Amino acid sequence: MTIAASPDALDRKIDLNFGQIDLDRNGLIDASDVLGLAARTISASGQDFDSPKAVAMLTASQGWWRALVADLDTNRDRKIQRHEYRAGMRLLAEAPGAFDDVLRPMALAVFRLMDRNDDGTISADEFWDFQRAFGSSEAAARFAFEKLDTDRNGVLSESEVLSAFRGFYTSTDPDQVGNHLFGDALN
Ligand SMILES: [Ca+2]
Ligand SMILES: [Ca+2]
Ligand SMILES: [Ca+2]
Repeated sequence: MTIAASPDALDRKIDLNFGQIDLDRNGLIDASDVLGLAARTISASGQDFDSPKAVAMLTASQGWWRALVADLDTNRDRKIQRHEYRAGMRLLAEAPGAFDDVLRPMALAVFRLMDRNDDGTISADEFWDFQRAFGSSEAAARFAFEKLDTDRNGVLSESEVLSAFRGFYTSTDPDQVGNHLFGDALN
């Protein structure tokens, strides 16, 4: 890894992530985008919206939105522009403890939604069902699963999924396995 290549990998992930959250494609992230993404995630899991897993996801999303407004919305219009997202997410990536405070609750809520049979792990089929709802191809989802299953035991543990989220949001390494969390867009 070269120093010159490092910021690019994180910037590309942050930009990709901005596009995923900006559901109505108006170039801004606002509360309705964040709520819409939570609803889509719950819908992808097949859970009822009043189920405990869905409520946990909505709660985590509200916390995420509050953190975005508090930490990233520099011009205080309760909307996050692309440049605000890029600058703010980079600061978040570099701040010790920020991932645990802001993103870990979301990652855990997503993990529990993916774990349809509640056995504490994500099987390849559970992962594929979920990724398909977000438009990933089966090939991309299977490839990502193999990368994220770092101990190669055929399932994703909670720590493997948390590591993937942490890697996606904080690592400047273009070869970080977490870069595969949201499909193949970086490759
Ligand atoms: Ca938007
Ligand atoms: Ca499972
Ligand atoms: Ca594993």
